[in-house]
Amino acid sequence: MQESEKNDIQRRNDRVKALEEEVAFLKGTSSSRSWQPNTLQLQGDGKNTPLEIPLIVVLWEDPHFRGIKRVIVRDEPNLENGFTNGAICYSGARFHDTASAVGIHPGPDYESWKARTGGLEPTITLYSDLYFWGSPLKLQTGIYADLGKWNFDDKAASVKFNFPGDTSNVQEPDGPAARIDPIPIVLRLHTATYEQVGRYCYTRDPDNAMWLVESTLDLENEHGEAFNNSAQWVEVFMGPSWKTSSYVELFKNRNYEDALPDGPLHAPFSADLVGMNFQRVLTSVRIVP
Ligand SMILES: [Ca+2]
Repeated sequence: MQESEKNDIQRRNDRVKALEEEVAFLKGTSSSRSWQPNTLQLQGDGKNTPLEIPLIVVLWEDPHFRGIKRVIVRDEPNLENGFTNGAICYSGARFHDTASAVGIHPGPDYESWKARTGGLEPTITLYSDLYFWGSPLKLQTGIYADLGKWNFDDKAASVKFNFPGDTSNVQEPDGPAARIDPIPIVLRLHTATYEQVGRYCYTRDPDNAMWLVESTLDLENEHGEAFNNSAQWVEVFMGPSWKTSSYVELFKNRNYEDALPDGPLHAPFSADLVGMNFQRVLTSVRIVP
């Protein structure tokens, strides 16, 4: 057997173990798991208080920031597709083994987070397997144009925000990343329905979910066909720059055409697009500060 084949089998076995562990933890049949969520000590739930966002991780499909992307602002244990286990619907970001370049952008809370954590630099780690298993690649604020440099091209399967000051073995970026600010509203698009997420969903129709921190004229062009004409539930969170006047508009077509008949949405809000008769049509999103 080839060495690469052995590695593939090992990876597959690790993935099965990671999923089994997670499912047991979520169902309460096991009280421990090998990772801890939200280790960057991020504050805010977006509903009662604004989400704290010191870093925005942007994963790109192709080297040099080309192709489609995924935006990540909280631990993402599953860049693979969503899945169903025991009739429970688990989310996935549908970007598995795809990332070739990464931008780690300072967000509106970058300075205040550093001040709160003793001036330490925030870092993130990409893992080659789900649920933060497999080989790690630790990165900090900045742009990384080609993950092939670290033998990590098309390998990232999960993304974790690290403890303050966890900078050992952090890789040097190719340059600084642009600041993303303001972020008045943060969205999380789900392909499963409000009724299904965290409860029941069909194996053939799992939940894929992605974050959005900026307006988009065309979901397909920026984030790929998986999230175009597919959202059925949208969580609308208060972002770091949220004001009571902030709102978001959802549109059926690209370039902000054919708006949701129910009108603009304010944060916090749980938009059940099925109930609004707007399921599987979303293509552009305008966030207004
Ligand atoms: Ca790629």
